[in-house]
Amino acid sequence: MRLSRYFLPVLKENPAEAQIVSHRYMLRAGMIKQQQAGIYSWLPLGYRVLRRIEAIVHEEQERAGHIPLLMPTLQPADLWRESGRYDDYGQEMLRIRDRQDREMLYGPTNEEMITDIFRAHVSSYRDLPLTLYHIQWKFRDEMRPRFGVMRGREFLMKDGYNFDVTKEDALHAYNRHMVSYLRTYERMGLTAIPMRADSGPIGGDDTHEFLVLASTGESEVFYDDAVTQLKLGDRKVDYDDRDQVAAVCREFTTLYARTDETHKQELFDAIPEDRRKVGRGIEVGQIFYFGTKYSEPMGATVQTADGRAVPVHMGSHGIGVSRLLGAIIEASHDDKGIIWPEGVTPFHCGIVNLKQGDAEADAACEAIHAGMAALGLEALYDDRDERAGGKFATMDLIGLPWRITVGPRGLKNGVVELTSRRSDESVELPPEQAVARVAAIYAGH
Ligand code: 5CA
Repeated sequence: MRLSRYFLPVLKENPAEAQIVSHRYMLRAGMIKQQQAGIYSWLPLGYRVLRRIEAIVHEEQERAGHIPLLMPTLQPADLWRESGRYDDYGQEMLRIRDRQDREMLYGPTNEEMITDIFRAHVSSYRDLPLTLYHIQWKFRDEMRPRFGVMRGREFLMKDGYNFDVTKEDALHAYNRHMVSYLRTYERMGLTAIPMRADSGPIGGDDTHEFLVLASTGESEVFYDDAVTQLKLGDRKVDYDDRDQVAAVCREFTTLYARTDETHKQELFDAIPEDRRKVGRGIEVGQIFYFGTKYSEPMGATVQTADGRAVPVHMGSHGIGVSRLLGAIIEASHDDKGIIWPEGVTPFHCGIVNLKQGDAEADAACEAIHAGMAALGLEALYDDRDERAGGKFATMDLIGLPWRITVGPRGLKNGVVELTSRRSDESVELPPEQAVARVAAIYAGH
């Protein structure tokens, strides 16, 4: 992509309304534009990252055996009367009437609708286990939308729902979600710690939140520092192997890690003092097991092998897809701008031409750009007629993890410069080797 033909409306000044670094950088890097409180347009650069995050979420859900579908954003109020939540949900729910005066709402979550789909089409235990999910916009009329996409009113969520015959089966689905989430966040360069949580309006007994540690997080967290060292890495997990999946969950939930809602001081005090940490965290996901809370009132039953009709055991499992952009930036930035992890970067590499219009420099940049494309890599080529300082500042702000700098002086010696955004270290290489090096870095992502 040539920057001269792209749409990247970067801001020079710090926007006054942004209180935290991720919001500030998302506005300055031309990723989002606020349209109303808590409602954003996703400008091209932000939309690229959003789609990469969605793609990772889809891949990891499908790997766990969960099936994507898509439900509408608008829902009928009557469905929510069946579960009893229409009146309970309160002012966070955006209620609308259509021209026939029918009551509708913009979905804040989809337990009722998915249960309606299930009861219409599934009636036998033979069709279970089943987990369906979608990635869809939600609306919650938050009292205090703030911090940009972090606490929006309209936001993108992945929400998945499992249907099982027994509680034991449903707890395996819960564990599957936990493991798939750990892998999802790791691929985005995040450490997200599962913490025992409170179920709130979703209901249920078993629930964990996934928290990314960050000083700007909205939740207070208490944890054993050893928990931050746990990594799933590239170990193979067989999602049908209950014991293996449960063992991974035990590994990640045994050390003390809780939010202020469930914190127990006496358990915390038992941790060796040098590992006892109090901090803040951003909630990037939550999983719930709630049994028959929705299936019973809504009549979602299956016939068992011995002919009984039983309400199915369910859970719901959410990932804050749009919030993740903010969380990743909070976890990965410096005073010059964003530092995207390779897994989610909007472009794989930037190309900076130090002397636009110089025939040799232009040709080398074109060749690098084309060489990247041939290897399936997307580069953002800054081909504007601007000072080098301005080009570097833009690249640093938008945070591409790798940059290739091309100038007449280097080309005389047959080299360009490959620079890591994270470490700021550079190496000089012939152009084709620089391209090969970038391709090798991304081979694992
Ligand atoms: N139905 C369940 C799970 S499918 C549910 O709604 N869970 S939730 O309320 O915990 O939301 C799931 C995730 O969405 C949260 O962990 C959080 O990361 C994200 N989220 C919730 N509210 C907002 C908001 N106002 N802005 C951005 N993201 C949000």
